[in-house]
Amino acid sequence: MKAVLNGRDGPASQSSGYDDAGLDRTSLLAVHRAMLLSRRLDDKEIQLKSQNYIFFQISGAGHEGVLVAASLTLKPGYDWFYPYYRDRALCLQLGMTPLDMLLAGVGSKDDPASAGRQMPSHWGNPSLNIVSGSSPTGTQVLQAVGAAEASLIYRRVTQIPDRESRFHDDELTYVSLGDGATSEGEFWEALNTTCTKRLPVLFLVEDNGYAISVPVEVQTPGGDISRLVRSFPGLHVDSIDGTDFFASLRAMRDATAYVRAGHGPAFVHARVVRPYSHSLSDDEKLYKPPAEREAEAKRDPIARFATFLKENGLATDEDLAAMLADIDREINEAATRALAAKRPAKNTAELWVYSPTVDPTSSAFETPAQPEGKPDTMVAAINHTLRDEMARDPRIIVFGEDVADVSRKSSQGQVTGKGGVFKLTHGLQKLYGDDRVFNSSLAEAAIVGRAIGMATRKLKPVVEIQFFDYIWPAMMQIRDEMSMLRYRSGNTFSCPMVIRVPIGGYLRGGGPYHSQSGESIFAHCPGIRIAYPSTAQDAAGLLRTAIRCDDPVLFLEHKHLYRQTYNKGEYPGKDYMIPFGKASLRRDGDHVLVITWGALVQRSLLAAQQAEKDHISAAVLDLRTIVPYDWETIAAQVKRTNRVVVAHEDQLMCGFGAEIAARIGGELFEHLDAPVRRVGALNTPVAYCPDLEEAILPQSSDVLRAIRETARY
Ligand SMILES: Cc1ncc(C[n+]2csc(CCOP(=O)(O)OP(=O)(O)O)c2C)c(N)n1
Ligand SMILES: [Mg+2]
Repeated sequence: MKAVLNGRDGPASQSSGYDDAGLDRTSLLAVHRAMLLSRRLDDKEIQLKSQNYIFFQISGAGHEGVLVAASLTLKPGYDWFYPYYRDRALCLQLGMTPLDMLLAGVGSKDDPASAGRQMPSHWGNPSLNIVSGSSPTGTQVLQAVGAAEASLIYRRVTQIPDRESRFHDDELTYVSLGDGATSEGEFWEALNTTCTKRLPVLFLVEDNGYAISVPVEVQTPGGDISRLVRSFPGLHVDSIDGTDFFASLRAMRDATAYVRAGHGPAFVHARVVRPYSHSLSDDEKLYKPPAEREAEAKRDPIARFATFLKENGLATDEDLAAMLADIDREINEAATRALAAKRPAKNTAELWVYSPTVDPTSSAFETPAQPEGKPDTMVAAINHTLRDEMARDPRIIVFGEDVADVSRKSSQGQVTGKGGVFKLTHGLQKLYGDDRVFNSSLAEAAIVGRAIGMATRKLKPVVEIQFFDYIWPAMMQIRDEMSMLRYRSGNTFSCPMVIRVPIGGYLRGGGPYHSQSGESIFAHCPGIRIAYPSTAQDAAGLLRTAIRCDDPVLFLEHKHLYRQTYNKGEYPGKDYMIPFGKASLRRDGDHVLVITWGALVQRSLLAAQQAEKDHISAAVLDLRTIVPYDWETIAAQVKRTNRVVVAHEDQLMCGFGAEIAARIGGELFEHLDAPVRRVGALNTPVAYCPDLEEAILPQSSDVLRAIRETARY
């Protein structure tokens, strides 16, 4: 009788498909061994967790059938892998060892996936192309899209010198996720781009019927994800019982053949079981009735495969018992070694937040200006820098919303082109072609996630988020992925890239959604550098450093400063760089120091001029980069003036000025003759009516008042 689990698969005959599989007895026994090894390793980890030798465990139990089948169609070190945390069986098959996995469990410094930084079951191995995993459900899917795009870019951009060693003609990018994770918007963004661009991505949804305690029909309309995605053009879709090894093998073979042939992406929906609850912190008895659990147990892929082997005379109970003993011996040996492995030294906690080899604050990034042409705007300086850098490095890829000149081939040559809503990227597509400069879908997480995938494969994406106000869908990719990839992978993966973002207000009519600031929010994400130029020349020098350095950089471009006359400058030449963390003293003065950046630099300079009438001599220091910021110069100037104002456009509360003021108070207290004053916006959104905007954003007069009060204190 067929067991029915809410309309899901019952234990069909395992031998269906056996005849076509083309696997001999040795291979079939190897399949069984692979599944069993994965399961027994889960069991070992569960034991070690209960003994407090490891600190986290999440199992791949019940998913082994489809994963071992997948492994027989995929190529480690050739294809690219973004596996879900349930993918233990796949990763073992690709070449990770039980010892690798247990070293992650004990948090050893020798854990090859992360050196003790990331939880176990978040797989990673650079030589196998298994990209370090994070924990958010869904982020990996967009990065897989970027990795697959990298494959096409390496194929097409022939100027990239070593491109042939970086891709294979029929490679694919594998990405897996759970039924729950398909509810994340990032999954749908990924499907959009993958199908629009017909990318070589293989999606595997491991549907175990639950996301922790939430059943699939509550998660997915109709409870069947493959039904929903069938309308995506060009997507090969298959739906299988993932506990049936032979059904899984057929599906994975069909899917990989489709992708490798260049037809586009494939999607396999595999219904599996989850016998060990969600994780050790979960007890599924609280929400799964006994009958359901019993029916699931009958679909256990390992039990089913053992029955198949025995029924077909391929193995006896004794053979399987010997195999189990051999596996346990292997696992116990690995466990003994893992338990003896060293943990990372406490004084290494700060390693790998940033690149250990390329230091953008160093003199290597200090090159002299060789000015050319007439003074021009910040827009011109940034555009010129992008043009020059793209000529120098063919790995630079520019994309975002509206950044291309003209997307449609049929329209090219007939019109002058858009090149960004602020025209920063104008002409780049015309110069460097559609493979290097293109429009993205209107999806900010996708822009950043795809860029991370490309950067992981050593392209250099320089992407644009159209307005700072709309960066938030990308926040997960920025905060949990871009900033942490290097750290969490123990420096085995990184994603040096640049996100250019028009920021700020003073637009007289920009309103709450075209005027936002908020650099302090990103300064709170270790692993990201933040540049914030106030002049055309600084924009050129800092953007070049951002592009050439080895860390992810948030490059903030103030919209109001784009086309002012007061910050125009001559283009400083195609090699001009300014090191990060070097402030610029824009005005000297003895009585008060104003520390500032962005749009407040000019307002502070005007205020300082006004203060002169009161015989107050105010210095103005433009930080230019927020992370890192130039503490050395701040300290030297504070020691000289003994009075400080910190002025920024962002809201006062939790603005970055709070960090600077606190540090000055904490470390330079004895040099202060007055409290540190801060100038910033009201704690409100930026209102549309220009009168309100003026009241909300800090003005020159506010800085002047702060200078006077500080000088007179
Ligand atoms: C973005 C995000 N939200 C919530 C969580 C917490 N969480 C971890 S696993 C999980 C359920 C995932 O379910 P599914 O995708 O079906 O995978 P399964 O664990 O069932 O294999 C949740 C909610 C998370 N890790 N990331
Ligand atoms: Mg699930």
